[in-house]
Parts: sequence; structure tokens; C-alpha cells
Amino acid sequence: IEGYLERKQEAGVGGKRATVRSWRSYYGVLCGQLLCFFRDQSDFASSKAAAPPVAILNARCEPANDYTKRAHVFRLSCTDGAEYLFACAKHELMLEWVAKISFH
Ligand code: I3P
Repeated sequence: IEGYLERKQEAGVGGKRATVRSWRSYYGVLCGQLLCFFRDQSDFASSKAAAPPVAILNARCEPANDYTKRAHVFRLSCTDGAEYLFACAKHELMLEWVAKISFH
């Protein structure tokens, strides 16, 4: 799965509260056990990453029903303690990302 996502980092490695907490738009691509981030589709085509990839092996991924400031948001909690929120354009897309990340 790939597509545009808004991303907010809530926590870094070890669960430490993230210092940069604003939402940012990325073109996200799930590549095996890595979730990769590009500025747009053409940067993906030329392998020009916009942010380090996130390892999703054994990560917890579920709809963020408790986060009410934006719609269609899911939460990704990684084994290293890092945590991210991702906002999708549509509910069905959000469910698709959650399913693909959970059962990759
Ligand atoms: C953050 C930005 C985020 C906000 C976050 C702010 O400020 O406004 O949108 O998260 O709040 O710190 P900045 O852009 O100056 O980094 P929400 O959209 O979830 O409110 P937070 O620190 O409470 O997470």
C-alpha cells in the first residue's frame, strides 16, 4: 500500500515525548517490514526519502479512536517505543493501512 498521509510523531525511541510534534504530509510506502516516507510520488520513484523509515515488525497498529482532532487517524506503536499518528483522506483508506501494517 502507498499514498499520502499526514504524520505526527507522539513519542520517540524509549517512549520519550517527541519534541517536534506538528503534522507533516508524506507520501508513505509500505515496503515489507518498513514504512517509508517520501515527499511525493516522484521522489519515491527516484528513491529520495524525506524521513527515516519506521520498522513495523511486531508494531501495534490500530484506529486512534481517542484522537478526535482529526478524522481517519490511526496510531502506530513500534517495539522501540516510538509512536506515530497518521491521518488518512478516507475512513476506508485508514482501515486498509491498519490491516496492511498489522498483517504485513
Ligand atoms: C504542535 C502542533 C500540532 C499539535 C501539537 C503542537 O505545535 O500544533 O498540531 O498537535 O500539540 O505541539 P508546533 O507546530 O509548534 O510544533 P495536535 O494537532 O494533536 O494538537 P501537542 O504538543 O499537544 O501534541
